[in-house]
Amino acid sequence: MKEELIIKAKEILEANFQEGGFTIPCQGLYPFQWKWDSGFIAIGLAYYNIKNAKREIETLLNAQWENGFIPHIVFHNDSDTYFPGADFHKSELHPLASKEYRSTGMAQPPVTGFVLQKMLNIAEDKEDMLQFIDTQIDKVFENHKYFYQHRDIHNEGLVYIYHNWESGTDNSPIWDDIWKTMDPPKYSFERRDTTHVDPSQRPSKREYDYYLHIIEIAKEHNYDDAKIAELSPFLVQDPLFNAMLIKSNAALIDLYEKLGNNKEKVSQLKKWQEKSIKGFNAKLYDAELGAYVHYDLRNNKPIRFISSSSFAPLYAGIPDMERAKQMVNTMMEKFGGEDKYLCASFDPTSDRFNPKKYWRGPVWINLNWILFYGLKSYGFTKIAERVKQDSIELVEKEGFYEYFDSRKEIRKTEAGGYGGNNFSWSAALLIDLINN
Ligand code: 9WN
Repeated sequence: MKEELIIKAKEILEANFQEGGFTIPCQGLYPFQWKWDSGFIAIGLAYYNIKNAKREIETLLNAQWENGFIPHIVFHNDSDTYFPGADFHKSELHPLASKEYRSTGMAQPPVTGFVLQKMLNIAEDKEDMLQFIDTQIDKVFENHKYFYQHRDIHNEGLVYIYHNWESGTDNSPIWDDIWKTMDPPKYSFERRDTTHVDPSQRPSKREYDYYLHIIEIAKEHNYDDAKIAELSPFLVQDPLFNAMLIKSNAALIDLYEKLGNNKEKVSQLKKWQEKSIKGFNAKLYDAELGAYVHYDLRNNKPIRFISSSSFAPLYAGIPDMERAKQMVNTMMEKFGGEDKYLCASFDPTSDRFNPKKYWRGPVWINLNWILFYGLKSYGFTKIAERVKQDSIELVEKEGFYEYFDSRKEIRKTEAGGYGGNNFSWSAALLIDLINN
């Protein structure tokens, strides 16, 4: 059965691979290259097609801006099946944007550092992979430098995101109170996502108004970071985003040390790392909830809800053992009942939980993958194993969907795979999970 899953996963990745040397997340729904998708995809590819795994990283990093920024979507190709596309985002407004590739003007979780490390672990020919990493690693370093220089406005070691699409967890209920502070115009535009996916599984029209409005503000100021920090109604320190940065810092330190002769960069990374872990633990841990939470920088307050992002810091070794135990208790109490698959993307006991809608409840394979390794590294082997088995079972039962219903009982009457089907990172990360 596992062999069949792997064969199917490879078929999906092959079908989604594009001539330009990159992989789309899903046909129709997401026809371009996305930043964190690309990283997860390269991990899966590394098991059987090193050449394409490398190209995946290269094609993403080729679109880096002169200031180190790496965009969340690279529009290598034209496609009218997605909104908003290149003509809406207009990355060319920023003076340092890539002149060769059009893109968005926003980021996504910085996974590329730990992806390179993972590719080295997977590759059989280590020497060859290290040589490849040597050609790419400085770009990732420059990207981290960009974050620390431009997005840590209070010098706390914590970087902000200015848009929910930067978080990767796009319509999480975490953002609901921020939307209440905004009153954007009702834009007229043609949604494309809802022609591919049942609208009950996607964000609402009004939510899209908020999303577009933040971009309009950024565009008015040519995507200038300082202006965005001053004016964006959405300015958040996200525990998932910052944990990915910290995990990638650690990976870059390890890789630079393996490559040798990079003392200055290593020492810079260690400084960032120490400060970030300290700032993270001091500011984002909510002892009462027993988990890490988001912080709303614009409105100066913690956003006190638990989501799967709250547990991502385990993957970056951020909590001490005592906190890690508290987090696991919280996770098992709220998300881990026998009637549920691990791990819902939002607190199933909250009245904001929606089991079918995008990031408001469903299980996502990439977050499960992050949790699997995080739990394992702290010695929570049994729970880690359950996260892995639940992920495999969901895909076996439903197919390689984008997200899944966490409630087991609904399977008696209906299917529980939602969003796009033949979804690339579900395929890529399943290959890695099965191999670990
Ligand atoms: C906006 C591509 C991306 C993922 C995100 C996921 C979804 C896009 C959308 O798809 O976001 O970036 O249009 O909904 O939320 O995590 O990277 O798979």
